[in-house]
Amino acid sequence: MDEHDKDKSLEPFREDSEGRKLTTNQGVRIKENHHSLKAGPRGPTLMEDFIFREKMTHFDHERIPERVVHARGSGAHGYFQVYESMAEYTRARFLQDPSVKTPVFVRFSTVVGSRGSADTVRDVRGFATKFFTEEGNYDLVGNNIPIFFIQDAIKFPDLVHAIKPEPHHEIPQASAAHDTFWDFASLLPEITHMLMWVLSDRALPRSYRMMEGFGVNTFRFVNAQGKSRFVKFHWKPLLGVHSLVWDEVQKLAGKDPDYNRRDLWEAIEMGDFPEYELGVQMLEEDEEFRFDFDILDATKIWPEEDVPVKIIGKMVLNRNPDNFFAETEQVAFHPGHVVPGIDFSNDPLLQGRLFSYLDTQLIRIGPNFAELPINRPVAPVHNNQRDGHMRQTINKGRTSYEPNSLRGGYPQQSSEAEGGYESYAEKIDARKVRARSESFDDHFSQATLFWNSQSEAEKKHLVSACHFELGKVEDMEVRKRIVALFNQVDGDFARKVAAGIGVEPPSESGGTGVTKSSPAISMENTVKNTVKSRRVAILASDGYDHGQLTAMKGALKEAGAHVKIVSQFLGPIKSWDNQQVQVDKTYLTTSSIMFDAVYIPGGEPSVDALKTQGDAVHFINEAFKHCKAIAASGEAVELLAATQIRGVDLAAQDAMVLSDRGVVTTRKPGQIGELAKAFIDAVAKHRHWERDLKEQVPA
Ligand code: HDE
Repeated sequence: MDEHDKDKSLEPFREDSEGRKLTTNQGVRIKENHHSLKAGPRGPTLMEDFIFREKMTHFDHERIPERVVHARGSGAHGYFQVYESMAEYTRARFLQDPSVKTPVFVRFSTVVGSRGSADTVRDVRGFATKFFTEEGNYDLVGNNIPIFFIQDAIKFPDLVHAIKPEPHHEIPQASAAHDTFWDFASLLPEITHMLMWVLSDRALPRSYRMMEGFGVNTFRFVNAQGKSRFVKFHWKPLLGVHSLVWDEVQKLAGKDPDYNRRDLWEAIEMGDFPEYELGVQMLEEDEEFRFDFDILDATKIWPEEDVPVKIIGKMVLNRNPDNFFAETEQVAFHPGHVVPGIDFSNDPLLQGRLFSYLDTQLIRIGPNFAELPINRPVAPVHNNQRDGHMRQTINKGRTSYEPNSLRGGYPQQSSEAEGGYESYAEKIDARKVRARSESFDDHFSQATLFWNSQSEAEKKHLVSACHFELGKVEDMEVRKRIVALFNQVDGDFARKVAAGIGVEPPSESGGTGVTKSSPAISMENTVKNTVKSRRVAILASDGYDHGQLTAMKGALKEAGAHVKIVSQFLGPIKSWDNQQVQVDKTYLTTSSIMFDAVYIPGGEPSVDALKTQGDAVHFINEAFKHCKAIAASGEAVELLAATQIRGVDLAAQDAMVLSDRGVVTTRKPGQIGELAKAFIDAVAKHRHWERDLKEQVPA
């Protein structure tokens, strides 16, 4: 099915009012939409004004309850294609034929904040995908972190109550940095591994297009012969996994609270379609007990070095929603929406989720949620479920029960061969107990593995995240308990945390003795060879050097980056040789935090003006502090020397292009081509954490 057909057949209710007349909901044409019906132009509004009442009543009922978690989301349409048949492992039909494009709708989200909260908070991100397969809808409801806070779903309401704003004053919004969350965490050792991930930069994604997705729970693949394997799902972004820095996310939350949503929307509008490969880790039934952790424990990863991720297909997101509410808000995911060939494990977190999602859709939308255009399967739906709030289907016929003879027994069950869903016949012989398996008891080894796997910069960020989060915790006992918990992970880590939050360092240095690391965990080892879709600011003023500016702009665009000219005022600016360029943004309407890199061309009058503009100098200082690539050519090298850039030897960069910790300069205009090449390499690295003395730069 191509995109066009998909639009028509999947969403027959997409409405476009272009060229149409305004009507009431009953289809009556409206003559006057600006004035209510009154007893005289200055008189009271009349009860009989059915047009006013219909319009206002509908408005009064415009909201549905926001999701209890993951309230703030952003959606996109696209398609998924498998690279080669997975028939050996699963009978799921959408994983068999590489020529089939399965339509998808993806919703990315933050977890804790309410619908209007900022995108760039420290939080887990949701990554939920609905595959509209010919065998029915399959939902892969994942997160951007491969594990979870708790092992058993029964603790989920407590976790969410603890992390949400405190109930007496509803403070703080969209943040874990308060006493109740850390109080809860300090009493729950199983949370430790997840704390490491959430305190890392993974919780500050640069873009939804640059984060991984994980199914987290253990599922099963079942093939046509009935053979089952355990499986974990992964999404790997083709652009790599990249994050923002803490100072940046806090400022963005004020200057552009829609930062991640806007990034996704604009990327799709500009044709930079987000792409992710789907990977699976698979284990044979007889490998269930191969590891020193339990594969059913959602607080554990299956290290990729031990269980390789097999890449099986690709998803491309190529269309923005037409209507936020109808699609992104009304979409209803459920890990229990599976198709034949995909089944569940006994992971106690997953088992609880299988109850919760259906339940939540019933309160949020109602029993007919599956009939809404965005949730409606492309596979035909026939059953005897009837009525209920907002029923969309007009079910014909006398019978709504089965078995029946009056309608020939239809709708009828399907055999497995006909595609009927058959649950995997796992043998279970057990006592009913409220207990945790002993194999779930080790809460620290993988937390140590995470710590060991981080680069120096990542470790530093993790420790300062602890200083921020725990620095906001007023109760000293809670802070002490967290340090004690972290001491079980790694003594050095605990000491560093303690030093920033007024807690005595642990008297005995703890740890688990785990010395292994997992390179796949560190973002240091991600894709760093592309500037595709990156945003570069060019700072200039009247008298800039047009040749340098256009050469750099051309090279960046060629490499797939997007360039914006930033200056003091909108309108054209003139180069010293009387050419001109339009300014895209001013220092008021944008900021260095909205860009990945900055370039300043030469041209003496322009550079002299920038030197006197505090906003321009701040722009560069801030980009330096946030470890972004910076380039300057000609006289602009002098401008860098006038900023607070520290630890970079600008004087040495006289004759030729030199790159010093991501600061790339040349004084020779003839070398602009080489400069552009070096700059593009520096931007592709995402950030230059190795920069010295950046902490001394105010921003
Ligand atoms: Fe969810 N989760 N969750 N969750 N979750 C919801 O469903 C729940 C968990 C995830 O964009 C809710 O429709 C329980 C893990 C995403 O619409 C709710 C437990 C993972 C989304 C719910 C978990 C997720 C949700 C709230 C522990 C990663 C947003 C609104 C047992 C694999 C989907 C809703 C969207 C949403 C329950 C844990 C991912 C209440 C009980 C682990 C991406 O049903």
